[in-house]
Amino acid sequence: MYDAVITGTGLYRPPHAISNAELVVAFNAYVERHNAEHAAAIAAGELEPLQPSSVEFIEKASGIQNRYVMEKAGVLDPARMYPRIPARPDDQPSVMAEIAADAARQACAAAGRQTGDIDAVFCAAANMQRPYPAMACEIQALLGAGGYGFDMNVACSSATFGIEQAVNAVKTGSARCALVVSPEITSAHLEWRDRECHFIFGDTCTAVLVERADTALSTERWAVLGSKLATVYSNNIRNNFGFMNRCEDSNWQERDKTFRQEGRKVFKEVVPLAAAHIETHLQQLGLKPEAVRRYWLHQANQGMNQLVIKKLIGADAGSDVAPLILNEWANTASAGSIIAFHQHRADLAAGDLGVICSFGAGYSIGSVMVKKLA
Ligand code: CO8
Repeated sequence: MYDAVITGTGLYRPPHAISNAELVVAFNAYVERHNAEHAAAIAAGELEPLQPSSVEFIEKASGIQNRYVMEKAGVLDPARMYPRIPARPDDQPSVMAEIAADAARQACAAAGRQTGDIDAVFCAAANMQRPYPAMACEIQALLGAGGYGFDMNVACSSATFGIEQAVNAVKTGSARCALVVSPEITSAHLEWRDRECHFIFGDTCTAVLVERADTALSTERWAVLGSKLATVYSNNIRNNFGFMNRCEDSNWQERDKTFRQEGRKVFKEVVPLAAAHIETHLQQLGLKPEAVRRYWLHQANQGMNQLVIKKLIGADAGSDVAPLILNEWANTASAGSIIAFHQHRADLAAGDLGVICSFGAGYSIGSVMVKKLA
């Protein structure tokens, strides 16, 4: 068995930003248009009129102020309300692979590695662009990496579950330099026409490099003291899009073919699960929550993080101990806790402890306990 260390991370920032104000203008124009088109049915009581959204609600309910997307004009077009991302020929890099390669190159540069040194690629994300060939194989080829790769989907917990796979691969010797990439093009599977969720998600890609400690080149190293994964089946966050849709004679435009959730139930059920999960994980490692210098929590909702961190150590979300990035990035599915880790770790000192923790659909929860070595 070998020691595994995290040596570098990368973050892809999409080209377009959408503020809440822009989003609400487009959404409310869509609502007006929809209600005008269905005025007769609404007047006859056959259809409920759609209700407008508001910036105040979004900021109060979620803490989100902005999101980045791959394409913005289609999302903000009241006649369309989803991005325009043209199909590419098979001999060109696919969009997910391209942004994953970008984040991976940054992680390698941070770790002093060449991308050709990578010998395992885990593409860990809430949605894959296609069923096969695996996105991981294409990313491996784009990077000139060796070894092997596979795709894995545990929704919002894909990245933390991926880190455990990478750590195990390095520890057991099946890889020396393993890459976890989380390309999240959430804009393509968010229902931008539903006011309950149109503000929630943003696009990005993160990368984490896990290497054998004895051959790592980086001066910055994070020991992985342990990881703890849990899943509990729930229908409260669901998307029925998939390869069976054609056989079901169903329409890809139906509401159940994009993200939907019972947000209140998710909030109530996941907060206690996440707090207890982290507490148990720390206990198993002989640690108290107060011993942790920083919590890089999943970034879905400011209120959820507030309750989790209050329960653990009585602190506030958004403070030094539990930074928030969702105000700028929104919920980036599995990438959120990794963005927080990427952007908020430079100030920690050797010996400091941290927890990366994700929670989301499945339900799924993953925590990774790290210690800064150098
Ligand atoms: N503008 C104005 N009013 C609104 C709006 C809006 N946009 N939306 C809802 N309202 C109204 C509601 O209709 C309701 O009105 P009424 O009281 O008359 O019924 C009122 O405002 C209150 O609504 P809610 O009870 O829904 O408001 P909440 O305070 O609960 O906030 C949230 C809603 C923000 C959705 C909140 O419940 C939440 O964040 N919950 C947790 C969600 C979560 O963490 N989900 C995880 C999903 S991510 C994941 O697992 C990955 C999935 C894969 C990625 C998918 C990518 C697309």
